[in-house]
Amino acid sequence: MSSIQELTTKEKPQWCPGCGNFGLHMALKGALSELGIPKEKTVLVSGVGCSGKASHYINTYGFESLHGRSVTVASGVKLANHGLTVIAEGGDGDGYGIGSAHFLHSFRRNIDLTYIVHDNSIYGLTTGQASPTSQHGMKTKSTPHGNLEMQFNPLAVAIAAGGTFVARVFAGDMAHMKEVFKQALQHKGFALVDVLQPCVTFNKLNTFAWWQQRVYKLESAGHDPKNKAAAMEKAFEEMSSNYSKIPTGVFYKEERPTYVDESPQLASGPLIGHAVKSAEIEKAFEEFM
Ligand SMILES: Cc1ncc(C[n+]2csc(CCOP(=O)(O)OP(=O)(O)O)c2C)c(N)n1
Ligand SMILES: [Mg+2]
Repeated sequence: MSSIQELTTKEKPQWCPGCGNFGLHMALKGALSELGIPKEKTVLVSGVGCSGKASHYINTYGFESLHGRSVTVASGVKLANHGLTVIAEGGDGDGYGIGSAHFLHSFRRNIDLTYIVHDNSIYGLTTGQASPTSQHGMKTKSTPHGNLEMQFNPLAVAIAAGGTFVARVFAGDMAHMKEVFKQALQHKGFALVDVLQPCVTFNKLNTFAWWQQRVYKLESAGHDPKNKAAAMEKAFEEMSSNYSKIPTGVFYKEERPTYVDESPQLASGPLIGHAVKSAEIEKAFEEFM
């Protein structure tokens, strides 16, 4: 087991004071620590954006990948050694924009990963352009007359694409965030946690106070996360209520065999444990040449 202190690197975070990323990382480290997941058995893969720095600040193994590719690299890590706990992190632009194709197909594959999206509804690192989750009509640096595009609905897409764990939390509620992260880490399959968080520097609409007035917890509203139709309805509530009610918590959860479970090559243990003799490689070459 690793304590929060052991899970923290000596790097000084470069995030703006007040950024939701601070609370998110405290909650994640708390979840890893409480679940007793050792840091040397954990890999955190980040994308590009403000959250790209994530892998520098948590003292697990880490990989800062390309824009939109954290899930892709994390999938490779898990397939190479499925004995590890693998976490992918990225922003809303990273996962729902440039990485959207990977996002979609991850739900079908159901590789056992936890994917945390720092959803601040803006491109933060590049100083405030509209992202896929920016509201329609929202004024940003790239949409000075208001965003002409409809807001992307990651939860509805995740459920429709075959997601087995689909959740959303608010970065202003650390205790709830930690509990949902724990559930996501324990889920056997691809777990999405969309984290609603302000970008204190570039998103002037979705502030801490703005979220605080609108979010509520699904578990206090009697929602059954096994009910797919109800989950889908909840995924649309933010828009259907014209942003007056924004549900958080676990929307949908289902047990389904993971990619590793059904792969005959991986059934005998993680790939790194497969000793391949050079004679076997030569035989394979002969067969395929
Ligand atoms: C292939 C590629 N295209 C574009 C960029 C420029 N770029 C860097 S970060 C970023 C947007 C990040 O937004 P988001 O994923 O929402 O993360 P945030 O900074 O808001 O946390 C873009 C477009 C890049 N680094 N690589
Ligand atoms: Mg963003």
